Amino acid sequence: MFKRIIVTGGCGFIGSNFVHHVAREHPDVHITVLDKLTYAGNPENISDLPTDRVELVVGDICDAALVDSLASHADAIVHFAAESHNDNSIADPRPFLETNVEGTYTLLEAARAHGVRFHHVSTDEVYGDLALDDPARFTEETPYHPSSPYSSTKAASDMLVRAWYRTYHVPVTISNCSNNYGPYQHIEKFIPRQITNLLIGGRAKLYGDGKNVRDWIHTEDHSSAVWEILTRGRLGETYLIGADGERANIDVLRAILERMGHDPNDFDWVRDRPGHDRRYAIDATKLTTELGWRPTHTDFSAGLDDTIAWYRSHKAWWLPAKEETETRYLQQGQ
Ligand code: NAD
Ligand code: TDX
Repeated sequence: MFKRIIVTGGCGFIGSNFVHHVAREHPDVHITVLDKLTYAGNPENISDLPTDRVELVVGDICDAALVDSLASHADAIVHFAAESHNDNSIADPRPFLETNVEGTYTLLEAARAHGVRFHHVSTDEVYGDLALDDPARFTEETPYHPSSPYSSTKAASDMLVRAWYRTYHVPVTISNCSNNYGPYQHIEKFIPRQITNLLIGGRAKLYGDGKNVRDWIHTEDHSSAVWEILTRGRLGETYLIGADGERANIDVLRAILERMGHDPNDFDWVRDRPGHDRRYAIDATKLTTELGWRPTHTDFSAGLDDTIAWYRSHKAWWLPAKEETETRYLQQGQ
């Protein structure tokens, strides 16, 4: 199996959780993390791991010479690096085109040149959204219908991966996962933004009418699914990853408020996100039946408690970014 893997974006939220997962569960694997350390990347996320097994290369996935030289020593690339936040993509789409589209292209070319296995980490947002009263969920056959600059660049990157499989036979797989939560998530995202707002004595912020539904999965379950698909998935195939975690934003917010000792109505309604997707929902039957994968963090309340506890005990990790993040939101009326 794979002994030398490149993990792009391994200093971000999901990438760093994946690096921890592989370092713990598969100690015979050497990991080279390639990360540009944007505002969303923090080397501290992986600094506790043994340096003989986890090496950090600070660089850009759009740097063809660097990517080619790293790929020449690797047997697999697991591609997490991206500009990942919808609100940022609405304010300034350019970095999303560069990293998500050009960066994926650059990695695919290196994988092609060196015959390297390539796993592409993508999102359920490529399928657009569902109505609240629609019984349907996304499957691998759902047509692409992205709404935001972020999700359209992720959709474009998925298309490149499929084309490189069909045309050049690069050994690829793709996974499209639902909303992740857990430790190391940047405080611009919904759950950690609310937790950290409360921890600094501020108020929680809910977009629009709060009825939008997200399908939550613990990031550790995302990691185990990606590993299964990387090592046992069929080449050229797409697998949806989800854990039956559909919840309305207002219910998640009230759960956070209550668990942190606040009145469940003590929050601010703020300006809605332009083009805000209504509902995401994943049908992960292909992954569960074909690869036998199962989520283990199925108790959302317990996961939320652990996540709240993590942000409580890691104030030094998130506090430096808090003021800048909230200033940006304030300028957007959010
Ligand atoms: P994140 O924003 O927390 O981390 C992104 C990482 O990529 C950072 O470490 C950043 O420094 C790095 N990066 C950005 N541009 C780069 C570049 N040009 N070169 C090298 N490194 C670069 O993102 P995340 O939430 O961990 O998401 C990781 C992946 O998972 C993304 O591809 C995202 O689309 C996908 N995804 C996320 C979710 C979610 O709920 N967050 C759900 C499904 C899929
Ligand atoms: O303060 C907030 N208040 C609020 O109501 C924030 C930051 C968000 N929201 C809403 C918007 C969404 O309906 O909460 C929901 C979740 O928002 P985000 O955390 O920004 O996630 P989302 O836009 O759903 O996208 C996430 O999941 C899919 C990730 O950021 C993407 O990278 C991933 O592809």
